[in-house]
Amino acid sequence: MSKPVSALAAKSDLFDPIVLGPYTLANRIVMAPLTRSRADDEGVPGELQATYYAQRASAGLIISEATNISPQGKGYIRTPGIWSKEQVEGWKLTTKAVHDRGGRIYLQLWHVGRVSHPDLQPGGSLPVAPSAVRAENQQAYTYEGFKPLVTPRALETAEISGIVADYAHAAKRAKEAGFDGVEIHAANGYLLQQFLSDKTNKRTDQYGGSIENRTRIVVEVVDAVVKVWGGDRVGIRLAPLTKFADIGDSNPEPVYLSLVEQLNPFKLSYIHVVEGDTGGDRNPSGAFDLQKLRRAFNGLYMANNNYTLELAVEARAENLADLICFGRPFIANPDLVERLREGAPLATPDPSTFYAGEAKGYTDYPAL
Ligand code: 8OZ
Repeated sequence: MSKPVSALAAKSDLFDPIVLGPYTLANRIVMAPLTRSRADDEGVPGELQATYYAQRASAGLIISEATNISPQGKGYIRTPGIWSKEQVEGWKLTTKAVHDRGGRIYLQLWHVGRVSHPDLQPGGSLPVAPSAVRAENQQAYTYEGFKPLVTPRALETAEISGIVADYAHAAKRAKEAGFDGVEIHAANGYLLQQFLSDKTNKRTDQYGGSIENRTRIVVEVVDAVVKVWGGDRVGIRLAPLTKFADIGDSNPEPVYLSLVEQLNPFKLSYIHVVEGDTGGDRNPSGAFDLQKLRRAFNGLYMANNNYTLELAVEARAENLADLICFGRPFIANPDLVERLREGAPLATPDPSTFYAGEAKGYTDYPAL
């Protein structure tokens, strides 16, 4: 007997298959990237992560937790990496487990830039950024607890090609690990957004100043990653309006419209847009209309920011998004897709285990 479907779900195409690049996803619900800080100190994930992701494989697509492309890209303890052979072997457990359950999983490529601390950097060196501008109101999560962020070191022009090469290397490693694609994290105040934003990019070389210059590294990274994967298995995450990690731009609209137009020739499969402030207000007053990005881009539009079933159904009914991300609801509801479809109640996650612990608060939330 087939499962009951709630009245709200029945009138929506949210639970219908959708084509994304070479894949037909089972539904339009995406598990958002969620930092859970349970890899080992070398950034290697294992059976625990494989169990966690496999439990959530009924999402149309899973985007992995943000994953460091290099030792320099790390900013939080126990976040996973994708530069070493050991990390690739660890991630293979996850990709196999998800595929065995019929799911699809992309890896999110991450470099935190200034959102780090010497305690987390190779050789105790300063974190790097486009310019020596410190993030205020933000702390680093180190082995000794929370510490204030430091003023980063501005990257030399000659170093930037090495960072682009680190993205390409990580993209190759993600392929070896069996992922279905990759998402480039250019949101939430991390390295790539630090280049995009005039609050953090004070450079006078070809990577700073004009919009063309501030978007340059992102376009170079996309080019390098697309050479590994092909555009149809690459997405990019953007957060034009966020203030997370003290990021901001005096006029984001032309920056992001230009970026999306420059990305079109790469035929990326989607843009993943954090709508509004990260985890906060979706429509801050005075903000530009993010639907302009949707119209300017030639791939799918993935919406993210505190979506509920009601908001997701509405977004599909009004054709405001192609795919909808759910983040925190996936933590305590491994079978979130089924619960939303059936109109079943949702379990509440325990915030004390979001970024700490092992199986508790991670793989021990039951399906209905
Ligand atoms: C919460 C805690 C640590 C990292 C992001 C990768 O905001 C993150 C993150 C979120 O994109």
